[in-house]
Amino acid sequence: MENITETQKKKVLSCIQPSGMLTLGNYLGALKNWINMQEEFDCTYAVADLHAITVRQEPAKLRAQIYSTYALLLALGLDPEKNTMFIQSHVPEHACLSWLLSCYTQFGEMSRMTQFKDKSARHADNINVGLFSYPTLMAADILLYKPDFVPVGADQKQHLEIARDIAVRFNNLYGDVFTVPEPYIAKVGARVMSLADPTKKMSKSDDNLNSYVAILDSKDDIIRKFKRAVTDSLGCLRLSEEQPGISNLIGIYSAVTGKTAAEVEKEFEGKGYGDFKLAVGEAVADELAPIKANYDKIIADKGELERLYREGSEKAERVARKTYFKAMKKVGFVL
Ligand code: ATP
Ligand code: LTN
Repeated sequence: MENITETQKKKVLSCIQPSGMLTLGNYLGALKNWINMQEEFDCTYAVADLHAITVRQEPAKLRAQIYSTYALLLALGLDPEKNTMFIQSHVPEHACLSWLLSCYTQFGEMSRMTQFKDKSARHADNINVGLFSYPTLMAADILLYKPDFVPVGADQKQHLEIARDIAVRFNNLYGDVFTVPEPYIAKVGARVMSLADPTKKMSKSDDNLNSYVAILDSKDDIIRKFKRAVTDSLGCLRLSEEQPGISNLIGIYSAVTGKTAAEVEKEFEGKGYGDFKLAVGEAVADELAPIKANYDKIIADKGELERLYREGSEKAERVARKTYFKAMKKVGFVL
């Protein structure tokens, strides 16, 4: 519809951690939707740097990753004029509201979070309280901006449900403070699996560099990683639970080309896994190449990057402050 004013548009919020090189999983599971949503919705997107320190980060590397994650969002084609794009730690209301919400969140419900269980198993030497309370910070990220939709990969569904539960609980006590958001999970690409172990999700913080394709990988690296992708010895190209590796590759190829799984199965009927892996690698490399070219230009201009993220944070804080003070007032704080 024409002439929809900004205020009539439905709102969208999402964040991404600067915890490594963004992967094909981040792209297909979340970022592709962010791009698609920017025309129709009023979108707010943040680099969730506070979340990234739930796992130990090297300071210089973290700083570089925050810059590069923000630059990559621009390189994907997200427009800082149309969207609010900022860095989470620049808007202190996120951490402040997180504390408030943690007092309305039960230890028992947080203990059920599967990401906490996975990450504490992977980082057994550093099971910190922040890793445990991570979903209340994520709830604060979301609820501050009153979004209608939150585009995320399937792995974040549980965290979104807890954000909704907290919002409903708070509203029941104090009236209409928060909007209860809906998850927005893509039909294809919502769970891209590791190329080294297709029973695990592809993750940018995986120690095995061959397990993921980074958005900024070269064409050669992308093709090499797909060639090495773990599959099976059945020699049959079909989407099935018994073939997680091949099914993952079919899912990736579908998400990139827009073809259905049945069409992909037909296209490669009678061909070997080698041909298929090469086709997936080439399709992915072609999709990612323009992003990499944009990125190289954007990251070279630190001054402009800084101007954009500062402006974005100011815009974000104007919205966040209102919601935060409303919540504080309802609880009984003196303002
Ligand atoms: P980490 O590995 O450090 O935990 P991550 O990549 O899993 O990071 P985020 O950076 O916070 O996590 O994820 C950003 C978005 O990408 C989220 O919406 C998440 O659901 C999505 N995402 C992450 N991994 C995948 C994947 N393998 N498949 C689909 N979507 C994914
Ligand atoms: N925990 C999320 C990243 C994240 C997020 C958010 C996603 C932090 N805050 C708010 C959506 C909305 C993850 O994907 N690992």
